Amino acid sequence: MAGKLQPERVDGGLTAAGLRFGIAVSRFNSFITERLLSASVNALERAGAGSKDVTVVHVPGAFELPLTAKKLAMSGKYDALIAIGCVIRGETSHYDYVCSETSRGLQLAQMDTGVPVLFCVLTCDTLEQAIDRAGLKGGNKGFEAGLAAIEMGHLSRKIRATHSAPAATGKTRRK
Ligand code: INI
Repeated sequence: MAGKLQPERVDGGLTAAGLRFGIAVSRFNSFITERLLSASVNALERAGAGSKDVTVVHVPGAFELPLTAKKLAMSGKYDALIAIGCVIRGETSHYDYVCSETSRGLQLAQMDTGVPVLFCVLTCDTLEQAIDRAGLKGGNKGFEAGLAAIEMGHLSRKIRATHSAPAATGKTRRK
């Protein structure tokens, strides 16, 4: 028989009104990244975000996304960020370095700052795989990232509001 315990649930909403978003997008493979960007903006707009609540910053390539995301996060202006890029395997190991450092750097940016950074960087073997994920058979990963950004922005606000440690009183505990 199931128990009677009813755990507290903390869920992020899916309305974007009142939240602020930053989007860092790579110019490299812009044929793909601009489609991902449009879908992200579309998701935010349809969920109620206003123009002044969304900032888009373009960077040269995926490798430049982590530093840009970290700077945006440190500005304190955003509830969530979306990093958009597309890395396509070439003939050398360059792909592996760009992929690993971009994902590692974006994870570090969110862990260091506490601001959610959504990973919308396609890492594909072929251009066809990228196209599939930017509006064809695989849907559009930009739209998914937009929705995930809204959810994480809400969740972060909620956790901050309900689970933050009480403000320090200035008193030190006696040993
Ligand atoms: N940047 C990408 O965003 N996608 C790629 O596929 C890519 N490839 O294949 O080289 C790429 N390289 C550029 C890199 O991100 C930096 O912009 C560049 O090395 C300057 O730091």
